[in-house]
Formats: sequence, C-alpha cells, structure tokens
Amino acid sequence: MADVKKRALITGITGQDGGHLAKLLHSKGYDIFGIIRGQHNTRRQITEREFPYVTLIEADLVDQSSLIRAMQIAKPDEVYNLAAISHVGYSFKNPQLTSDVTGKGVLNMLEAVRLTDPDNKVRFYQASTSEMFGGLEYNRPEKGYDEDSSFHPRSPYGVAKLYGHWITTNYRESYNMFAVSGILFNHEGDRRGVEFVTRKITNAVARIKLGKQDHIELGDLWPKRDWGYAGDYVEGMWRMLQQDKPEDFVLATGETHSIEEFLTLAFKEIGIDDWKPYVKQNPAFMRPAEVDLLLGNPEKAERVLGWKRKVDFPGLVKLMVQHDLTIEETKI
Ligand code: NAP
Ligand code: G4F
Repeated sequence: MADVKKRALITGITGQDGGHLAKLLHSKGYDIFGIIRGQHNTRRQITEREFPYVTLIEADLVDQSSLIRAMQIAKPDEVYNLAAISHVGYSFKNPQLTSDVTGKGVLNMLEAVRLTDPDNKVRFYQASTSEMFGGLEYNRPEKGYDEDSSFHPRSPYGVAKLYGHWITTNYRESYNMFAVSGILFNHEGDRRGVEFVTRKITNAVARIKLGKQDHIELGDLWPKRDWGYAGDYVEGMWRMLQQDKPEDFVLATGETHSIEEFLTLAFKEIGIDDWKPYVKQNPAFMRPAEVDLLLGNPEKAERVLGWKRKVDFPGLVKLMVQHDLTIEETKI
C-alpha cells in the first residue's frame, strides 16, 4: 500500500520560520496548509508565488471560529503554531493586542485542535521563546538556560509567550494531547524581517557598501543574544513532533554575542574595520525594559532529538550580508 502523505497546518506561514518550515516539510513530502490573515495581506501574492504547493486558508489567531474552520479544511496530522506578534519593541506599544494574539491566540488554536480532534491524533507545536527567561538580572544559569530554568519575562511579548507556553503544557496534561513547546533562542537569516536588529544591520551594511545609505540608527548595542540560523531551527521543530512522547526542548547555539560583535563582523564583510562612524544611537529604538543576555543550553535537544545547529555565528552574519548585497544590487 502506498504511504499516505502527512498533512501539516502552519500558522504564521508568511513569517520567517513559516517559510523555512514550508520548504522543509515540502522536501519531506507533506501536504501543507498555511493560515493567512487579513483581506488585504500584502504578503499573500509573494507567498503564493514562492510556495505554490501550500494551500492558504484565511484565518486569524484571534478568531477561534476561523481556526476551527482551518482545522476542518486541513485535517492535519501536525499543527505548527508560529503566528504571533513577535517584535518585542512593538509589544510595548501594543500590549493588549500582543496579549490577544501572542497569548490568547495560542489558547484559541489549542481549543480548535481539541474540538476537531477528539481522538488526540494531532500533534501540536507551540513557538515558545528565550524571551521568557528575562536575562541575567533575574536568572543566572551556569551553562545557559535550559528546559528547567525559571522564567521572568521582561516585555508584554515575553509575558504573552509565557501564557502560551503554560497553556500548551496545561492542554498536554489535562487532555492528553501531544502538545509541545520549542523554547527557541534568536534565529535569523535571509528571511528575517528588517524590523529585527540583525537584518536591519545587514540590510544597512549592504546599502552603505553600495552608496545608498550613509549610516544606521540603532538602540542599545550592549545586549547579548544567542543567535542561530532559522533554517537549522525548523528542523528541530519538526523533530520535536516525531518523538514518542511529547516534551519541551530548548534550541540554541550555546554561544552569546553582543550587537557590537554582530556589527563588527557585518562591517568587516564589506571591508570596513571601524563601524563606529556609521552607527548612530537613537533612543526611539531602546526598550522600557531590556533583556541583557540570552544564552541557551541545547544539550537535551542534541541528546534526544539528535539536533545540532549547522551554521555558526560568523557564517550567519556572512550569509545575511551577502544575501542583502545581492538583493540591493538588483534593486533600483
Ligand atoms: P515573524 O516573521 O514575525 O512571523 C509572524 C507571523 O505571524 C506572520 O506570518 C504573521 O502574519 C503572523 N501573524 C501575526 N498576527 C497574526 C494573527 N492575528 N493571526 C494569524 N497570523 C498572524 O516571526 P518568526 O520569526 O517567523 O517567528 C515564528 C514564531 O516563533 C513566532 O511566534 C515568534 O514569536 C517565535 N519565536 C521566534 C524567534 C526568532 O528568533 N525568530 C525565537 C523564538 C520564538 P502577517 O504576514 O499577516 O503579519
Ligand atoms: O532583533 P531584536 O528585535 O530581537 P529580540 O528582541 O531579541 O527578539 C527576537 O528574539 C526572541 C527570542 O529571544 C523572539 F522571541 C522574538 O520574537 C524576536 O524574534 O532585538 C535584539 C536586541 C535587543 O536587545 C534590542 O533592544 O537588539 C537590540 N536593538 C538595538 N537596536 C534593536 C535595535 N532591536 C531592534 N529590533 N531594532 C533596533 O534598532
């Protein structure tokens, strides 16, 4: 008998991780469904063009009836809940919306799964985040944050994600669902939005090299992040849903670097050793509360999932700068 194709439903298909995950699942032969929101979504056309094999379903994380409909259409084996208001700075300006989408939206999706899957056949992935840990001021693990570290979120985004994290655990324990959270540290790449600091830098560096821009304005440069490549991280998400039992996992590189270090490598890539004349600090990009340092311990994911990041920090910066140079060279 021929193998039956697996079916996956991805929320956040138009985002960075949604794109990487769609490619990965397509390479594994899945039938893929993606949730797209809004009647005038500017990313719809580009998504349809890039991923002709994805069936788009109109739905919104704040509208549970739309999520139930999406489940009925997709009939998925696996649900990847990647949709969120994901920008930490934005979440301070829109805290209630962030709470509704990034927090309560997870409950809406879990309920949609529970109501349409009485036999608990569906496997559910929740996109949790290292932002829930809050940084060294509150939490000082020796080898980096792991699955047992305590939480102390420092933004409306982090607080909303913590709700999503615990409600996923609660549905697993209450209803025996295969529902897991991946606690992912920062992951970047050529699909990263320009509103995030790494892509903002690599895009500006490319434009400076081509004479299209003369400086970049940034907020604080001292925070440190554990930065990996998004393409590596979606592989970890998929592996979490292939396990025999539902468990949460940290995905991280185990290294941490400051924004200054990122700037140094990015400018070196275009032959500039001293980036300081090209960078201005602007308080508009600073946050009311900052996470000083994030460092993850991926030991459990490496041991149980056999997952390991492939792209290292210099490789990530290079990949992003080179990609932006190519894009900017062909733009008018
Ligand atoms: P992203 O690029 O910002 O994508 C977010 C996605 O959510 C977009 O597709 C967006 O769709 C969708 N969305 C927003 N509001 C929605 C709503 N009300 N209903 C349905 N869809 C909605 O984020 P990402 O970097 O791919 O991250 C994926 C997930 O992982 C997010 O939950 C993020 O919080 C989490 N995470 C990310 C990282 C990281 O470093 N990237 C680390 C840890 C956790 P539109 O096109 O309509 O805006
Ligand atoms: O690139 P960021 O906006 O990412 P942040 O805040 O670490 O959040 C990302 O990673 C989380 C995982 O830890 C995800 F959950 C979340 O969804 C998102 O993907 O900022 C990184 C650092 C911060 O300390 C910020 O204050 O860069 C600092 N920064 C300095 N200047 C800036 C800027 N951040 C942005 N976005 N823009 C600036 O101009």
